[in-house]
Amino acid sequence: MASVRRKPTISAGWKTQIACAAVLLVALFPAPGYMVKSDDFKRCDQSAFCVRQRAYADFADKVYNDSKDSRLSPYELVAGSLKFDEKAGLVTASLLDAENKIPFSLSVSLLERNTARVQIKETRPVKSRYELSGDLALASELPKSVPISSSTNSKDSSETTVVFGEKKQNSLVIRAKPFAFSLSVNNVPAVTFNEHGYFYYEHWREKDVAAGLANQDASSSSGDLVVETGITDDEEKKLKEALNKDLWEETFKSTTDSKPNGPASMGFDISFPGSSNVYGLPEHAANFSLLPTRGKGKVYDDPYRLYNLDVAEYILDSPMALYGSIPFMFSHKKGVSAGLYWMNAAEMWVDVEKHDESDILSKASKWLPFGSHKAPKASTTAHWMAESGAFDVFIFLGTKPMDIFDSFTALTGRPVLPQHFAVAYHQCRWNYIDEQDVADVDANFDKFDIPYDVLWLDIEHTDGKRYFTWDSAKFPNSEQMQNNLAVKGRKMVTIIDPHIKRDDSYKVYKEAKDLGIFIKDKNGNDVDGWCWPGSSSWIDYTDEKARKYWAERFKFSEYKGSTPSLFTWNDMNEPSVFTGPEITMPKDALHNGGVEHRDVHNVYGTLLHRSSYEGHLLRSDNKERPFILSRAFFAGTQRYGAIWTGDNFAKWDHLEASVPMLLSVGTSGVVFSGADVGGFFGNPEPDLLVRWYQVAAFQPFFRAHAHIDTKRREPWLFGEPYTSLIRAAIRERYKILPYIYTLFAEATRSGAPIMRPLLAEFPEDEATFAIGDQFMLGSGILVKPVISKDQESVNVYVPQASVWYDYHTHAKLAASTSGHVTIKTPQERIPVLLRGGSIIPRRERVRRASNLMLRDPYTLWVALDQQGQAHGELYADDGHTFQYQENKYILSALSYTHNTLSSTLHTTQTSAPSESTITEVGSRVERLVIVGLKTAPKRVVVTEGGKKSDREVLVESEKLADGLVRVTLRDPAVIVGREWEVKLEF
Ligand code: NBV
Repeated sequence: MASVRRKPTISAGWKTQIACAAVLLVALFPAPGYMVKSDDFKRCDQSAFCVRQRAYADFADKVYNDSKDSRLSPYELVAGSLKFDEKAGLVTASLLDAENKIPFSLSVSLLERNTARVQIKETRPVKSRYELSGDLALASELPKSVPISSSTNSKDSSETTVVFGEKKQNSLVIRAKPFAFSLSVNNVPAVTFNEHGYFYYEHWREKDVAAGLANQDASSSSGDLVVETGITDDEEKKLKEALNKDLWEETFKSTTDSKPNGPASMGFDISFPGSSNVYGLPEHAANFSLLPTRGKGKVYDDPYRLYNLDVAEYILDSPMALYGSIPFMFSHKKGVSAGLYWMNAAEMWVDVEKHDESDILSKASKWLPFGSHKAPKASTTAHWMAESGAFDVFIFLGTKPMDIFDSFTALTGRPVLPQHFAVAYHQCRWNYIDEQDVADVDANFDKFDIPYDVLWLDIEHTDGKRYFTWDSAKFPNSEQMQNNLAVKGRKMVTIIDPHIKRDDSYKVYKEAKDLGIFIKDKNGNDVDGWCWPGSSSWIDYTDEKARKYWAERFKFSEYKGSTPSLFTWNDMNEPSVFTGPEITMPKDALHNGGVEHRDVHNVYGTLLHRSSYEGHLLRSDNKERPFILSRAFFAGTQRYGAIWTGDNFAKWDHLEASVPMLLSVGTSGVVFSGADVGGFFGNPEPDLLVRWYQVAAFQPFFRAHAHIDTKRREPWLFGEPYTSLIRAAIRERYKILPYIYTLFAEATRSGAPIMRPLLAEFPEDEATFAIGDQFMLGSGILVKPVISKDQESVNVYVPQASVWYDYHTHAKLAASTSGHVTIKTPQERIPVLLRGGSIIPRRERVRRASNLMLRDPYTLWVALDQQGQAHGELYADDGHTFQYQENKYILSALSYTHNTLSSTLHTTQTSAPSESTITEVGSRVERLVIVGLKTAPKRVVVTEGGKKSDREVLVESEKLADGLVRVTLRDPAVIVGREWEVKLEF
């Protein structure tokens, strides 16, 4: 499909109709084996600002960073301009681009959670820059400012040091000339800014006065002085010419971006001294620890691109842009973590370069902070470049990655708590054809004893791709259909896309047109582009009026045929525009208030996500938690729901790629994410499908999905042993739902990812720092996928700081000195390990939908560490309303020490749950499984509410292959939510 979408923008008329009909046909029935055409999308050398910013960095390397050249970055603080407001935690200064004589203002605000916000603005701009308002991009409240503890100037006044943070642990060192700064944690440098001199801010200019470095002749830049240079005049001239590339107009293939405002890009370098890894910048089908794109070790030619695009059947191992963009990265070395978020929704490119010791030593005299600190052995530098928007950068400091996730999600919003059903298994396909098909699929799940919670309907369920409608021939009784599922505790999801069919008889189109809430083209007319329904317009979700109108569409009175058990899927919201440049909206299209699309492109899809979320709130009068899945995403998406990784392929390497992709998204705030199980395009061989289910059962969003042109692949269609293997994987998911749901609750408090890279759990273990092909589910379960057919064993890295048990057999893993172990992978299992020291809450009575299990009793798995201890927590609520916000939930701290398992109120819960809450959402514990004991206990004593119970607890014990004993205590009958103790006496 992607290949046919690469068509020129054609003017309206019958030619368009025919051409676009062909687009649709080929999209629906693609030729087998087709691949995304990477030349549909820009490379850096086809993107003018990327060329300009990279040329500037090359110039900086050749001039500012070369010891033979005495010139330095031209940005400097105006002498005497640095000011402090100690109480307000604010540092301000005047910054000058001395080459072009352009004044800027600099402000650094010190915020809670070890965060520094750096803003740089032109002092006398000829136009104003678009600033992404906090309302569109941040959590409702900006973190509070923190006071400056002390500020000191260096003797020669060239550097100023500002100390801040609760324990005065953070310091900001600002260098005046050339302008640069570093931030340290406990005196260890964490980040440096403009160490390489890549900071380059294209000031506003009138069209014919393209002043500045970009315009200067190579020989004139040094005036009359004779400067020793490390660069030839010719080279310098070429680099400077590149700085003038396509300032006022840019053509890609057959489309031209009119760029009426001219150049406005910004770039800067940020380095993480002492660190060899940097992570984040989703979405890319790439390594979790980002591979270098610049310098001697570079792996990719292009920088990582952040520009939401509909890249169907994407290329793996590539820095190409995909559906979502989060301008966030983080880095970690032992004892120090740092992160950076650029609050800007314009297109970005980010180069990553790794420096080794020789690199660093050769430049040390010119690089910060090495004037005052010892040069580190390694360093990673990122060169960020954005096309437009504001310079508004947040830097987070900490001692471990979890600190950074906490600060980043405190700023951009904590993940919302999903309804319980959303965490269970989803069955999707493009398309379940009609009501009979839906009924059959539903019945088969029961027949084959496979649980599932949600059945999904793709675009074919609508009346001609008019969203919020139904194809009346195929879905004549949609309410009845939903109710049939609902009586079994099941839900339905329908797809709702942002392209609106231009058809006056379609109510949504007519009303939106009359309200004037469509995005406008550069001439001020409603954008007219091609998408699934044919000629379409796109709602402008940046407009509050449009968001309100959209939200109202979800009211039951408006969305006819919908019921409270119907939820929403937002697709194509990059936005995907088949006839647009790079299959998206032209950058010179106009939003509310005359804002250019280029300034809001990457947040557009999230504003649709938000608006649908608000619609769900509206339809339930704020009582029920929404569930919305979105394909496009941005920083803060976690405030609205889940995302998935788009159109992957039914191939082993796509299964492999899903793990680093989900780790990258999950550590960038969006904790609720998954990949299409089985792969969207193509037909998975049954072994691949089984292996995919086996790993996805441990990932946050668990949904099978398939392209319309693929063979049916519901779990029972493959025969034995496959059906049983898939059944077992899905049933295992249902058993650990209490654990996963508890992790979601944790994420709402601290942004901790559900699916975690190993370094998040083992920040002291350097061997974990580059690992992205295995993951932790919470802190207690380690998973590694099987990524090829007939693979009999898998090598797994198991951090030696913990004891590990096989998840399936509970046998203790023999210690290995290297930390690498080989684990057998028969068809029925992939490597899954239980971390000693964890308590995993489970429900073992699997029913046909998760809501039917909510009152079932719990089983607790207690896996002991070296000290014979274990800890965990258990969260429970009604699973669907917001009453948990009124303290109607249970959050118990579980801990096993001194042979006693105890349940107490979690420190974050301010008051004990009421008796009615315990009655409504608490359940009894029917089984305790203790793993890692040396002998079986003789007796068990249960104490509840301070009173000893005389209940006899049945003790079963089993000696495992490792010589240790697994003990099962039957029916201690303690109630979750209450305080109790279960003591084992030996
Ligand atoms: O709506 C159809 C598909 C959908 O199934 C898929 O999940 C999305 O990623 N959609 C893209 C549009 C067409 C893709 C070829």
